[in-house]
Amino acid sequence: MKDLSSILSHFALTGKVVEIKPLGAGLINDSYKVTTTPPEASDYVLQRINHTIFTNVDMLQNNFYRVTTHIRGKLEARGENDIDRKVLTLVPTLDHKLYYHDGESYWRVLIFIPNAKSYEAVTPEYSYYAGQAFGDFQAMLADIPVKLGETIPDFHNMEFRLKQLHEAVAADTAGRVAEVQPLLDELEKRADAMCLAERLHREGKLPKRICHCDTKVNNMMFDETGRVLCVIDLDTVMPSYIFSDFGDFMRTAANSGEEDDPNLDNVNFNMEIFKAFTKGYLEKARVFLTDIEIDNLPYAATLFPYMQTVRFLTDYINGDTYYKIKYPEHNLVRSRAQFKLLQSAEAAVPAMKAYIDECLGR
Ligand code: GN1
Ligand code: MG
Repeated sequence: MKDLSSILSHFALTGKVVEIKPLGAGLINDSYKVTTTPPEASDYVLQRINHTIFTNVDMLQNNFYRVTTHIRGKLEARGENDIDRKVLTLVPTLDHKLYYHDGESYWRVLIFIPNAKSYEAVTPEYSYYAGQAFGDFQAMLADIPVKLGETIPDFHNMEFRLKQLHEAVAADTAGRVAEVQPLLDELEKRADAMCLAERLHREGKLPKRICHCDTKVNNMMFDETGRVLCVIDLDTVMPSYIFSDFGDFMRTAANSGEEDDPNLDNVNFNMEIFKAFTKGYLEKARVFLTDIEIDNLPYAATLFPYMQTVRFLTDYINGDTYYKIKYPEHNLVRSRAQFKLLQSAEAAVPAMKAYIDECLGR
C-alpha cells in the first residue's frame, strides 16, 4: 500500500489519495482502483504493466495515447456528450511522460470511469450493443493517421501459435506432454484448416485493420442502461484480421460456461449471443468489410476457442509461465473448457452461416 502511494506521487493527479485496492480479473497486468477526495476529483486506475509480455513499453504507451486521442477526436466531431466516460484517458507523470519506471516495474495511470460496470456474462440485448461498439471501434480507427506498432508481434497469428505449441511439446519442460496427448491429437487434426487466415493474407485476400485484439466480454464498460460506454484494455490494439475482435468476443460471451469451467457440460456455444452480437457488429462494420471477411465470421467464431486452447495448453506444457493461475492444473482445465467450446462452435457453423445470410438479406 505504502509503495503504491509512492508510485502514485509521480503522476499528475488531482485530489488526495484515500484508498488503493485491487481491481478486475485480468490475466496479465495488475490493476488497482485509486479513490481520492474530495468527491468531485477523479478516481484513477493504477496499473503495473507486465513488461515481460509487453516488452516495448514505449510503443505500448504511444499506441495507447494515439488510439485514445484519435477516438476522442471522433467523438468530439460527432458532438457526443459525456466523452470522458466514452474513451479512456491516460494521466501523465509530473515530468510529462506516459508511464513511470521505478527501476523495476512500469506503471501507468488512467482516469477511472465512474458509474460504469463490466460483466463476465451478458444477455443478448447487451451483446447487440457490444457488437455495435466493436464495429464502431474498428470503424473509428480505420483512418488513424499513424502506423501502430504490433505490441506483441504475431499475437493472433495461428501458424505462430502452433509453432509455439510444437516447440513446447518438443521441449516437454514440465513433463506434461504424455498426459495431454489426446488433446494434442485433436488440435493437430484441425491445424491446417485453422491457419486459413494466414493463407488468405499471404494471397492478398485478407487485409489487416486496426483491431482491439482482446475483446473479452469483460473488457467493455456498460452504463446503467446497458449501453456500451467504451472499450478498455487497449494494450493489444494493433493491426490484425477483424476475426480477432469478432472471434474473441464470441469465445467469451457466447460461452454458456466459464472460460475455465471444470464442468464441461456447462460449456456450450450460445447462438442467441452470436446472433445479437453479429447483428450489431454488421450494422456498424458492413460498410468496410469485404465479402471474404463476412463469409469467414463463422470461422472466426471457431478460430478463437481453438487458438485459446492452443495458448493455454502451450502454457501448461511449459510449466505455467505466461498466464496467472490459481491452482496447478488451471491451464489444463482452461484448455479442456476451450476445446469443448470449440466443438460446440463447430457444430453451430451451419446455423451461423444461415444467420449471416439472413442479416444481409441474401
Ligand atoms: C489475456 O489481459 P486479459 O486477461 O484481458 C490475453 C488474451 C487472452 C486472455 C484469455 C496480452 O487477456 O490474449 O485471450 O487472457 N492477453 C494477452 O483469457 O496475452
Ligand atoms: Mg481484460
